[in-house]
Amino acid sequence: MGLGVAYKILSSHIAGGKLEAGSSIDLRIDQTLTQDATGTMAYLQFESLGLDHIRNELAVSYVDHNTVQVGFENADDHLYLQSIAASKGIVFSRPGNGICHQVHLERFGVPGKTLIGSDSHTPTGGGIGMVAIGAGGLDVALAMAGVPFSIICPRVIEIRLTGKLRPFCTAKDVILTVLEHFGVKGNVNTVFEYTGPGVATLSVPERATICNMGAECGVTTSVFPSDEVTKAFLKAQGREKDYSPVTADADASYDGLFEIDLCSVVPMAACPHSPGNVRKVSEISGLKVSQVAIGSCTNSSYADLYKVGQILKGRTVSPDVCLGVAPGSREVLQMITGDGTLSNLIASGARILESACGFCIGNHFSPNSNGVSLRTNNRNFEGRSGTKDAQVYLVSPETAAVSAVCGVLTDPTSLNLPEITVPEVKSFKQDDNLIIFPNSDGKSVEIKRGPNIGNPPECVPLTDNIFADVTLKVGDKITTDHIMPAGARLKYRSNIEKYSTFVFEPVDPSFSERAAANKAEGVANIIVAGQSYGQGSSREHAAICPMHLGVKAVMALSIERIHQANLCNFGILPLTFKDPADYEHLDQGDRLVIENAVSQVKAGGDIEVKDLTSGKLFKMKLDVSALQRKMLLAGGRLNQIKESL
Ligand code: MIC
Ligand code: SF4
Repeated sequence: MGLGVAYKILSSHIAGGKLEAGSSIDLRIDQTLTQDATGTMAYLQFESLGLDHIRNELAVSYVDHNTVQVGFENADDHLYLQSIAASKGIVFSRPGNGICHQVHLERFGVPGKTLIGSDSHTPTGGGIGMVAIGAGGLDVALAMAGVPFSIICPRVIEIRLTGKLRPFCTAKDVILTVLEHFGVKGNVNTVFEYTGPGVATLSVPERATICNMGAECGVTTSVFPSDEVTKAFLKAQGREKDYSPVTADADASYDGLFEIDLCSVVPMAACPHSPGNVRKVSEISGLKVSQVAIGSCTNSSYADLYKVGQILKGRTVSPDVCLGVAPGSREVLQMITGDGTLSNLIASGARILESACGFCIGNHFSPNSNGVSLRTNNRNFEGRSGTKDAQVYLVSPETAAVSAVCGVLTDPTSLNLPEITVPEVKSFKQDDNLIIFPNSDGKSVEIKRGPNIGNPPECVPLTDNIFADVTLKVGDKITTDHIMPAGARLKYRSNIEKYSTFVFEPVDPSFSERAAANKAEGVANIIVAGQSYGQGSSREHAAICPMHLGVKAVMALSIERIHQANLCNFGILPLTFKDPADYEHLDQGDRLVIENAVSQVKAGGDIEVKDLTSGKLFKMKLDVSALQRKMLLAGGRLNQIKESL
């Protein structure tokens, strides 16, 4: 039986285990990427392994998340990242160069290769035919050390595309259609592989948009084939040598099928407060809008901004709307500067923001109180924009641009606008001025550690009897933005002590004090949660900081993939309810005990927990791999790997 693109790439990188959906596999990782907000911790952990140089083919460190905050912390982080990159053989993309996923696609991604990145939108690389997976910083640090990356071998769902998108109906609307169908939960250990004649009609940036937001469904990754369209893109990037075709065998088989006729795709919007809350724009049009933000790793390519420029040309942004545009990279900025698009944007009243994550993560450009913000990014969790009561809708650049002019949410297909054809680009204006390639004398580089640079996390091995409080009980769909807020708190990512004081701040600001007080008294903390705990970002701080506060277990109805891996990496038991009714029986403040925890974890079966408050005994599932079991016993991946070195 033939193979699809995903399994072709996986099979050529398998370093352990069997390529069978559901079993644990180890993968050889060719490329890694980090961004600054997760990168400082990843490199502190890499340093603690004591290696002089990276051992994978290519490691790139991007600074794109925390670029313009107030205070010394960001600049300290940047200097640390720049110096550690020079010292260990890592390519460094300086602040202002652009968003990691956009730049990686343009300058470094190679079809057929594997990539892991300490950012959940790393699957953007699937647009160029890579198996690109988001992971915690520690997993990326280990991949840089040449350690294979362990995952559950995914099942593959074929998403078969036919037809061609109609004018003003876009790749963003395709992925919103996918989200409408698959939702944001229940898709773990799955790959979406795009096939069918419609694939050839989509450009690489369009494919990248689709792969990018597959992350919101919770899949391991998404992938497109590498074909003539990929070749033309790489050629225009001056990288034709990196091209190789990667296509599915004619008799490839998949574990499921979803068909999309691109001709039937219409403008869509993800409504507050979840990317899975999808409606047709036509059904909700007329909504008054106060802010529009165009950019992010989902929609900030040259083609995206060209189309926005054409819509805004000769028009003025509504006086009731504030429009911000952030080009995805300096290359995109150069392109739109050269072809007049930037003048169109400026003349319309758009505010030009830095080529960085910026508004997407609530670092700046927060909406007004109770404001309605249309954004082209991928997440609209409550409060993520920096304004707790803002209503954020996720839309395509075309929908965003017409709505900015009209002042209300507008379906661009309803306006009889002339079709926009993006000029074919034979050669992008490549600009690597802000990329620093390492030279060979890394050993002589001084590593710069300002006061914001803390230490790598320290975990303790599992102990036998865990007496713990249910320090917090939460409901479904708790995101890592709830657990470890970004925005104004983002600058403390390299300082665990300080960042830990903000754990669960958006949900329960007194959590960290309660947890720290328990820890001081020798009582552990347990989080009880509903479905899809830990969805969203890959930030391992959502495990590190709770671990620092003495959290020993998460007991949830279900836990998302990257977060589950991060919990194991930092020695927190990721437990799921065997009987969902037990979730209802537990209350915040209950005192629990897990007796003989070490032997229970070693035995590999269910974990028995006693609720000392209600006297009830119940069972939890510990669904982990053999390697993760070792990590949990050792008190995390770093302890475990050091034991085995
Ligand atoms: C996000 O989009 O939530 C982030 C910020 O890029 C995160 C990474 C982080 O928390 O640093 C992600 O997607 O993994
Ligand atoms: Fe940056 Fe937003 Fe993309 Fe995350 S989703 S990498 S914050 S642009």
